[in-house]
Amino acid sequence: MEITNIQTTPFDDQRPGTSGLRKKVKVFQQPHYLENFVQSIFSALEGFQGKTLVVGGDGRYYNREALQVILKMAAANGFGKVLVGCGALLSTPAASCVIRKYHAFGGIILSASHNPGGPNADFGIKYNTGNGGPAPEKITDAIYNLSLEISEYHTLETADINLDLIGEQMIGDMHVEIINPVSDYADLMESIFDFNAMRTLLSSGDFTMRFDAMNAITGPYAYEILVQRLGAAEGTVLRGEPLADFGGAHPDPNLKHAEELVASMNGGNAANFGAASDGDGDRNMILGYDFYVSPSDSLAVLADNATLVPGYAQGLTGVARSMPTSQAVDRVADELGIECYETPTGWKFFGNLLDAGKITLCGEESFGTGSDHVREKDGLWAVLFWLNILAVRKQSVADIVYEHWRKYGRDVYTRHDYEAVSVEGANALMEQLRAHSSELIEQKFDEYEVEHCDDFRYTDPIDHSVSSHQGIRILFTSSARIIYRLSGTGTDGATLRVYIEQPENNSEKLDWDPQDSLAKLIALSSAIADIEKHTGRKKPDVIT
Ligand code: G16
Repeated sequence: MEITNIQTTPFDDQRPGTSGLRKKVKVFQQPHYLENFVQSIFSALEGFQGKTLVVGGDGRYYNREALQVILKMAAANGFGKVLVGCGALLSTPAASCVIRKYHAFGGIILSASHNPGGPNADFGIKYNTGNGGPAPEKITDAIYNLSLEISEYHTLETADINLDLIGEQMIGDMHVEIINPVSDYADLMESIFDFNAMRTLLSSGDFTMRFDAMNAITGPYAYEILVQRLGAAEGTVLRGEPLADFGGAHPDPNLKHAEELVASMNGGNAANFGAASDGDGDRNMILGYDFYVSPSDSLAVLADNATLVPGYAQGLTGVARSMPTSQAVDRVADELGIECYETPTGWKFFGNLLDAGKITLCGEESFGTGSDHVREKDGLWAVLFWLNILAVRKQSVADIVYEHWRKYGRDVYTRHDYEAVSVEGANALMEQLRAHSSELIEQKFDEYEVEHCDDFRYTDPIDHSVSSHQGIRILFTSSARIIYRLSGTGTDGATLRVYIEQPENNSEKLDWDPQDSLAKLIALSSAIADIEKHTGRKKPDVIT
């Protein structure tokens, strides 16, 4: 079959963000837009001729169309084989699992994660390398530079293939194997966790769980694992069918967007354990009866209890958290005598540490937790980890967290998001903070004395690459912190995130609402950055 070379001209907005290229569907639907980016990915890679690529997505609007385009371009560019999740589906952690299991050259994941889907909403595409993890900055920078110079892309003029038929098909000389998107991942989970103990808990009659798949990708995964393999009751998985527009909902597992689940965790019929995952299955939210576990605390609790899980019974080599994630896991690492690494926001920064065996668990405040089992954060994995701990400890979620706080103290934490603000205003706010950071050092604001203030800069301990401008940190002598950064995943204007944290060791105050405990620091964070002046907002849009 003949390769067609199509002439094109560059777009200037294809720089990948925190996690790949995310834009409105309409932007991707412009002639040549998707093709330019895909060609830039392939042109940035070397040595893939005849090798295997994995492709799948979270099922959102435009997923299938984009996948057909990618298959033809992969064939024209010389891949030997592509593994595709049936129905064009693969959750992000499942794609990572499949890349690793079949020793693929890499993978393309179609997702805008927790962003809404539909013809007027968001789409996204990212490249993962052969370790199963998001491409490092070296590669994403090369992709962007190529996208600025592109003049042609390669494709095949051929009919679409059937994405719903498990088995082998051909596109030109390239094999396409449509695989069950769930089974490899479910097998991996079974190899890590104590399915017997979890099955016993779920069938004990006095334990119920609810998992909200938010009309997104994890529905089929959760049904297979929780209901089919672990025997949870039918009805355990809520909103379990992946829909192209997520049913009009926002597939972000937090207290605002998983409202129904949150409401169902109180009162007479409440479940003992509740959880939710996002659009592409890599985020998680954990709830107990009338109790919310912050992602930072969740990471610390998982680290502290890891040896209860067969897959981590040997202990942890080290842990890592993104810089804005609370310091709760640092205290556990201290106690265990293992290293705790602090990385910039973005899962890609954990890849080298995981590959080098420096860390076993890692996590982020943005509802992401994961381990060395794949190279993405993993929503259902985190839920199963909690379920395994609950099955062994036979305590409630709240009791486990309170016990943790009594032992280590609580890192009281909140994140305030100002969404869709003006890009100029947000940049000016960050610039002003940057310019005044050295003056803040040693300043006193009531009981808060600034010990250090900087723009976070990370040197990767393995390849020594340097990532600058990763967020302004104001660190106080009491270990309290205020951090400001601009989101790298939004598609409307800019989103300012302010992360506020303070340690609390007074057992009388452990159950206080973080918004009350942190009230003074919250007010200080607005004043120091002149948030209202720069954004025109008096209050954040989302508080988690
Ligand atoms: C992505 C990355 C995460 C990161 C998050 C931060 O999450 O994969 O590692 O923590 O973005 O987002 P922002 O830059 O908006 O703060 P996801 O779930 O969107 O892929």
